[in-house]
Amino acid sequence: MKKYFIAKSRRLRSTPYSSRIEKQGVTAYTIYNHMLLPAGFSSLEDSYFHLKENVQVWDVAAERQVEISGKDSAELVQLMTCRDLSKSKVGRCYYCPIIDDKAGLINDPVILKLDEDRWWISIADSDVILFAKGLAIGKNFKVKIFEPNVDILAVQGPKSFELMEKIFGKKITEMKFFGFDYFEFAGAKHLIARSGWSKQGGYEIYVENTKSGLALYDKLFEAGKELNVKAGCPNLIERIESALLSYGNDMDNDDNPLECGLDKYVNLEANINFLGKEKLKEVKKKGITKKLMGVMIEAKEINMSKSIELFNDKNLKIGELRSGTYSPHFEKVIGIAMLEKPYWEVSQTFKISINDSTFEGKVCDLPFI
Ligand code: THG
Repeated sequence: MKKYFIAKSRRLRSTPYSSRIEKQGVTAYTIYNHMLLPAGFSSLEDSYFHLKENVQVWDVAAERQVEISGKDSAELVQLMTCRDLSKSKVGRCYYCPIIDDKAGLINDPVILKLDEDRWWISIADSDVILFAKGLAIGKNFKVKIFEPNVDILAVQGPKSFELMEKIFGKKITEMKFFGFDYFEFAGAKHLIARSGWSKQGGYEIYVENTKSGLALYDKLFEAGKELNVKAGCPNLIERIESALLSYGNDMDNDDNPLECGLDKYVNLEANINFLGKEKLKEVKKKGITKKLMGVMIEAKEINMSKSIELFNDKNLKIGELRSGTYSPHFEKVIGIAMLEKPYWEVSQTFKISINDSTFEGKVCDLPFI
């Protein structure tokens, strides 16, 4: 695939860490929430192996926050998600599908409950702030909605615990998955959560003070030297093996959460009010007609810039591949595909054309590992 440069501009916002990562050899950017998101350092595979064994620091400032506060904030946040937040606790993160009135996915953020009437919605790549403002205006809600200056640094990998302990002390290793707390560094308070877009373990630091954030960035590399710390970014191979979904790639507004295997985060029986609830009940009753599944393909390479159709042995289209990568672990291409009913059963075979060659593939469960 031919490579092109990104023409930088104010509209494609830089992050406080852009100057740091450019010195550290970032080789590719993607755009996420109108912001630069590093997409490559060394080779994808080298970075994958490094992430699985060591610790990496990621500039994921593009995971923007939508702050919602005020008297009606809990009602508005619940109106946007099908996950029951009525028993949610301050100091916890919640992975929540955000859906519209037709139950189509708008986003799949992590929601942080900062206080009973203050929330951060840590968004994937779509303009949730406009959706939230529209709802608040229409409903006459007493809320304040804005994008705060928060630039997340993720510390990911099995050695992330040791690295963070060196800087913040033992207490940080006692935090539970998807919990958050406040830790001091360089005279400033930092919200740190035990989360991140990899399954290798780690933390996310919600940096609000750019000066202390940059000092912390440098400290992570200084203290992490003996742990072989490297600059990194969300890794395509690792995230597909772990089945961490990517909004806009694996699913979008034409898909509902039940079709995307997000059933765990759909609470239709709870006494709560959210958009699309009736529609989702109807979908559940009738049953879904397409489903997101894993696939394995007997190929050694794939580069995707759009979805690729999948055909059965009768040349009938049975679905489409939405994300894919070569996996060194499985020694073949693996991917995430939307399969039509009744072709989503495990072991269903298909044919796929990649770069004008035809390959065999089969459907499997997610996650791969
Ligand atoms: N961290 C933060 N913000 C984010 C992301 C993140 N915003 C954008 C994007 N990532 C949102 N998408 C996801 C997808 C999956 C997860 C988090 C954010 C995730 N899922 C776990 C899983 O699927 O196993 C755990 C979910 C759970 O058990 O609650 O972590 O990464 N700040």
